[in-house]
Amino acid sequence: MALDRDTLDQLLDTIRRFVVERLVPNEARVAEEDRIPDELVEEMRALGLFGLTIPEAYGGLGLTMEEEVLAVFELGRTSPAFRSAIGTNNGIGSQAIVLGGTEEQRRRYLPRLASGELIGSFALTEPDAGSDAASLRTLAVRDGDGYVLNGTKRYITNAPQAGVFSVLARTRGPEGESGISCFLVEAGTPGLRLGHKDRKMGQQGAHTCDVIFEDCRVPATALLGGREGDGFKIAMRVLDKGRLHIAALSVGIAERLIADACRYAAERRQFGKPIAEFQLVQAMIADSRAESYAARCMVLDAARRRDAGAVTTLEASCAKLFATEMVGRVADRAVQIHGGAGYIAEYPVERFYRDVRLFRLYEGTSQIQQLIIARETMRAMAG
Ligand code: COS
Repeated sequence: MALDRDTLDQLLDTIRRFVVERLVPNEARVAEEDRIPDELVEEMRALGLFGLTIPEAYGGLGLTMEEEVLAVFELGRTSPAFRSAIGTNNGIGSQAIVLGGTEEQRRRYLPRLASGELIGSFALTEPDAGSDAASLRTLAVRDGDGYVLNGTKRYITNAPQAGVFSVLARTRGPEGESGISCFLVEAGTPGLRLGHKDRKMGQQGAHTCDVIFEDCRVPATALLGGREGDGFKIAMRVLDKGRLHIAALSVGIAERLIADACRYAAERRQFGKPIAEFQLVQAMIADSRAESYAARCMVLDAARRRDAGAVTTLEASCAKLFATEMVGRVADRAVQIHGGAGYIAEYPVERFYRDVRLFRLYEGTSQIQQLIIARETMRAMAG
């Protein structure tokens, strides 16, 4: 553990209270206005939530993976849009720099990412390169003392707010292609343009858009780690961690939904008694609880293995596959327990039902997780 037990308990308790007192009461407003009020973002900054995972040497809290998932279980108990605001800085928008940045790159970006002054964003996906990430076509051509980038990135989380993008691009120099590399490109660089904000099924308040590079020139110092050709592996390592974070988030949300469903079932009366007394309703609560508990155990086990130094590609994909599919089933049952009311926007379950659909898609679809699990399992069996 990076923190002693008391400090960790205090942190988790603070997050729990912040979620209950400040975030839950603002869920509906955020969904309606499609933005998180500035004062809440400011409070998140003051609590250190933007820098949970960034090493202490760069101004973050430097949480271990286990500590991070415990924090995310708590953050999951409200609309995922709030988590998304701090999600990229703690995950895919900072981890390439943490894992592969030069000391200078780390010092330039990580302290401001940790404080939330700067928002980080991860630009991998393209219109024709989603699940097949290695087929990306954005090109970075070496030119004098820098590179010129051309290409389009799609559905880039927090791009409208981002100050720095980790951009995956194919590098080409006089000697030909050197594979996929990662560049740190700052917002406002001439030739970098944002598309319109995407209109999404859920998670209003969290934003994605295209990031378009048109003859966008960056200095050689923008190349992550100063080395060409490392980008794909770094992106995969970033995702190994990100997938565990999404799995933890799914657990937190499932627990929130179960609590909402239990409360509703206790209050709602039919046939002369609370519907919680009917065994068919109890079965839905029981299945949801057993599955969310299983996912919680998987996430914690994978996080502990990772903290112990193991490569957890397999475990992260197992946890993401199971937890994100689980929260989809739990959200479906929560709507079912609410009956007709579950289809009405007045009840949070309607919104969560749409919000959680994304988890089975981003940071690798369930089918991609299956491919990774099979690949890793067969490799281990063969070895
Ligand atoms: N950690 C480190 N290295 C990894 C890795 C990991 N988790 N996964 C793959 N690599 C390495 C491989 O070892 C291989 O290295 P060598 O060329 O030295 O052998 C290289 O990366 C290519 O790996 P692989 O052949 O498995 O790549 P594929 O093109 O077959 O793609 C999948 C693998 C499908 C797993 C990958 O494209 C993927 O994760 N797709 C989903 C993308 C995604 O999650 N998008 C979400 C957008 S971000 S929100």
